[in-house]
Amino acid sequence: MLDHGAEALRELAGAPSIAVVGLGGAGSEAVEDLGALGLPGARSIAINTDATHLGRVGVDERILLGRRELRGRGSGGDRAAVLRAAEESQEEIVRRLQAFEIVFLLAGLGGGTGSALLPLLSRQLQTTETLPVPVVFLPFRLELEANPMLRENVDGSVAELERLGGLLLALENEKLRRFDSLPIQRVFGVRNAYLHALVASLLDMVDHPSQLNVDLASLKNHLRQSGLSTLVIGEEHISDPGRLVHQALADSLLDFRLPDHPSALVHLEGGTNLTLQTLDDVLREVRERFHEPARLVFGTRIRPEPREVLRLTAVLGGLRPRTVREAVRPPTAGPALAAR
Ligand SMILES: Nc1nc2c(ncn2[C@@H]2O[C@H](COP(=O)(O)OP(=O)(O)OP(=O)(O)O)[C@@H](O)[C@H]2O)c(=O)[nH]1
Ligand SMILES: [Mg+2]
Repeated sequence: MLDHGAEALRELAGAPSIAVVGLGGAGSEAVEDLGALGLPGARSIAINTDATHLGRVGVDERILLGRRELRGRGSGGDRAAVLRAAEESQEEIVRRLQAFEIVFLLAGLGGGTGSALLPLLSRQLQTTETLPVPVVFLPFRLELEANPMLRENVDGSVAELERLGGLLLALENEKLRRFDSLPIQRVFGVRNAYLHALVASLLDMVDHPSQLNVDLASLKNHLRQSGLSTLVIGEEHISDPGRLVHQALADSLLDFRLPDHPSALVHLEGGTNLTLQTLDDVLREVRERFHEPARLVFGTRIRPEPREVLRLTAVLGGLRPRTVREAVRPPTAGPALAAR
């Protein structure tokens, strides 16, 4: 039968299935926060070697890793022990995560559990139909200066994630220093709210039908051709569309360094009052800001009412590797470090 019927097509065209997965203590807490801020339809999962922490965190599913090897006591920063422990159950975990079309993997880098599992699971999911989106929190400089093991774990983890390519969101805690007078928990709250906006924008872009469509398949296709990529978001009043990209880059908590001609998948959302002139202004800024992108994919969505605010979601690719490691190096790095 060639007529598939509107009902069956709607079912097939439903929103992609999403999991938000916290690895280790900091990652699991961030997943709890994202859930509280609201990600409708997303399954929240925590994976940890620390049974006490796992029991406390508010998520849909909990997975204790390395029960035999680590006895539910955490890894104490030992990445190698976590990798050994993961051998028991990694196949089962990957099989569970493969049930989703997009899997966000969150970890605070520096400890053993998150730093070890994030590259491991990202690499394994990259060989499947599931799109892994690793999200890392880079420690404050004061933490790195106090603890050399932390730096080793961060460096090892980031280097591997950069080698893997694909979409990587690296949020720099150090960029939160402008909130120095706030209580620490609130500062993490600011960061998690920003991450929530990033995740929601990405899902929004691939979820809803658009006038010029960007869907999950086009996102994956773009990522395959773009090497290491990241995501920026911005909002600007409709009277100043030419500042949208500038504003998205200026407000980012993410760490990345752009090459001269990044590839860009740019999605713009506006209302019924969005004009071709406005689209043209945004695209002109994209071309100028990125000195003619290597590849430019453009999508747009018109909401059913007039909007005063334009929203931009952009996936930027071809990022230079090692940027994250440079960013978390102390400014007084000695010659051995500086020469690397
Ligand atoms: N947001 C948040 N960050 C934390 C917390 N605990 C530690 N961090 C920071 O997050 C980074 C990683 O720490 P954890 O998440 O505890 O490490 P882990 O992945 O659980 O690894 P192990 O405990 O060593 O097995 C470090 O930079 C910590 O300073 C926490 O409870 N919440
Ligand atoms: Mg821990």
